[in-house]
Amino acid sequence: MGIFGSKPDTHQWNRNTRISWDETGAAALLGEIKDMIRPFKERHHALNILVFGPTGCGKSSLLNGLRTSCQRKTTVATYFPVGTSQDVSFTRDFQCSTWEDCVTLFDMAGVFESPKIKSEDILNIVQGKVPFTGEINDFLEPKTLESAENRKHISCVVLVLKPGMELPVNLKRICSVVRSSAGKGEIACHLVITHLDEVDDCFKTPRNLNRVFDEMPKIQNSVKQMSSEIGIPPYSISFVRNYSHESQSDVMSTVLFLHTFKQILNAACEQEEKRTERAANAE
Ligand SMILES: Nc1nc2c(ncn2[C@@H]2O[C@H](COP(=O)(O)OP(=O)(O)OP(=O)(O)O)[C@@H](O)[C@H]2O)c(=O)[nH]1
Ligand SMILES: [Mg+2]
Repeated sequence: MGIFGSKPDTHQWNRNTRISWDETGAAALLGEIKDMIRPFKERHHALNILVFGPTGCGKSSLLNGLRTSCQRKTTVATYFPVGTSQDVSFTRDFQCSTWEDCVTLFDMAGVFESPKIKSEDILNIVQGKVPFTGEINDFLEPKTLESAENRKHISCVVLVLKPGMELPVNLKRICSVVRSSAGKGEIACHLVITHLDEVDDCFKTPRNLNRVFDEMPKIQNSVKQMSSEIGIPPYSISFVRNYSHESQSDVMSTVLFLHTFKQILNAACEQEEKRTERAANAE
């Protein structure tokens, strides 16, 4: 109960986001993103981002959407192979794409739900001690890189989930490894919820995407539920509608993908600034 009496439990997720849902807005977002990574690019400081999530949640589709938007392509990227089903694990390799010689996004296949992959393997992956090459299978035995110089700094883990899903037990394990690394200040974490079009019918068409930050109860509830399920604050959550049937991009989707990318990179850049400051203080 506040001084103004009891308030209804309205969720304020991203309510104050102001973006232009047109070409000007897309160009402005891309400009902000480039400004944000410029100091890292100039110092040849790589920003490595791992994208985790259950099979079929839309990781590869998300990465294609980000790629399409960053490159301002009119044809939707098919760089990351997308499955036709949400049940069968499709991506079997570590696949990655580097942008602006600085930001690398790694598509971590859904097979990480397998109970055969041990928690310490996941920790090794998140800490960049595993070479991201070759096929991923249930018997993945990450070989720890011997020398520290060969390790990749992972700046941010992006968890990708479908709205309302209960986490499978093995995914909970990944989340708790990631969360505890984030809690120790070792890594940033951002959650992307896909399938916006299945949360509210109005998002079946990208034309309505500009309403995503409005007071939409279904969206607010979804964010709230995922936030408490995963233990991630709402400001570290983005919602997207991936291209799933479209072969041509549209400006509304571009704006939402770029806004999501900006939030992911903001988390990654702040993580790297923290790491750099710590290293300087330790000297
Ligand atoms: N309606 C809708 N379908 C989506 C969305 N995102 C992905 N899909 C569909 O879901 C299916 C699986 O998508 P992928 O991107 O291959 O999923 P993934 O997470 O990479 O799956 P794995 O590689 O198997 O781990 C495909 O048929 C996509 O078209 C979305 O936002 N909305
Ligand atoms: Mg995939």
